[in-house]
Amino acid sequence: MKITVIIPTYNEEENIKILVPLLEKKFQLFPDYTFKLLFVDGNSKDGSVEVIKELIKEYKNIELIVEQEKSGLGGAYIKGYKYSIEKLNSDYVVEMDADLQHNPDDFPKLIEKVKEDYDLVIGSRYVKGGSVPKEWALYRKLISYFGSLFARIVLRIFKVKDFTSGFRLTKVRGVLDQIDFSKIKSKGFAYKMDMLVRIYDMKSRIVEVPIAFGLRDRGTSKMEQKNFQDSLKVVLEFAKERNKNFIKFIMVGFGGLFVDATLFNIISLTLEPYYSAIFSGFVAMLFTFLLNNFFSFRERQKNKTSELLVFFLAYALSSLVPIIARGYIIYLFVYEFGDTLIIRNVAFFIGIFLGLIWNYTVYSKIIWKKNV
Ligand SMILES: Nc1nc2c(ncn2[C@@H]2O[C@H](COP(=O)(O)OP(=O)(O)OP(=O)(O)O)[C@@H](O)[C@H]2O)c(=O)[nH]1
Ligand SMILES: [Mg+2]
Repeated sequence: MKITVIIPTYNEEENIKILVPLLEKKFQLFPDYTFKLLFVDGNSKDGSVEVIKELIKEYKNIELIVEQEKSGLGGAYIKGYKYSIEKLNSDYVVEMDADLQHNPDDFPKLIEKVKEDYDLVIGSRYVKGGSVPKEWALYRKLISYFGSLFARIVLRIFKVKDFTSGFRLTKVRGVLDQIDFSKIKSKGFAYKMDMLVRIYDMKSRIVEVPIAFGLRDRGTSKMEQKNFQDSLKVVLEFAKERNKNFIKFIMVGFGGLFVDATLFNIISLTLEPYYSAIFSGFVAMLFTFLLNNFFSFRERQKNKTSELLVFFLAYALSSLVPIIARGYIIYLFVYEFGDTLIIRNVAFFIGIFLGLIWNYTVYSKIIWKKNV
């Protein structure tokens, strides 16, 4: 079993000197495995490259790639992955920072999982036993935690808690070698999220092990302001690709809402508000059925007239539920809080929100179900 530990470096001479002996010691805990240490240096301006070359003389299992020009964290890793797969014939790849924030004492926890045949093992700060430095400013803790949470919710990946951890082990065969590296959306920090989403989408076996993420004691941080925007961009691009139907459904919904709200307000000038809501709801329903069929769920579209009729009936029946519920909510609100424009509309929008959840579920799971 060949395991390659890829470590990107940029101006980390002090850290490299400390890290290498510590890691080499950990390698000895697993005599059945062959470990390689692969440094990908972004053409450091300090003595990192010289330090690594010295270490190569001392330890026989170290390899070094020096980039002509620093290409970002993702860029460095992509070079490292390719080299590990093509030149080193690795079975597993570990990703790890050089600055000792990833503690070598946590390294064996990742390797232990190899025998359980996981596809991806994540050193996680957000499972029981994991941690981020106490000394981190509150804003950094919040950004890190809520950043992960945001990505998980938007991408509906709930089983992974630490989305941006850079301490991981990945299987090569069937996982890493299935990834087209030219498609990775980021050359920077956000490559981590990109890789995670791709691996998750392969229906991989993923596990998290707790790690204590440390403070950087030596050298300078390469964390950049743009990492945040970069990460947000990657998450939103994936969200767009993964939720195409939902985004179109929402657009159609807004169209329907516009028709519905305008009609409601016009008609309720003369009719009782709960009758007006029922009427405007029906008109909006017809409008959205046609757009959903020919636009949102186009690839699952009904074309035969008989099918269209049957499904419109089902659509209408299911849509009746939120429309009637909404009429009732408005009735209750008006009865309870008085009949003002604000009360009517507050109740109206609460009804809309509940209806949204109901409708998308029924449409995507029943009416325009996949592979009928
Ligand atoms: N080759 C290469 N390595 C990089 C690049 N940017 C960062 N690194 C290395 O990647 C690792 C992680 O970078 P850090 O600056 O520690 O980022 P961080 O851990 O998110 O931020 P801090 O908590 O502030 O340290 C370190 O080993 C860096 O030396 C790059 O553009 N090219
Ligand atoms: Mg760091």
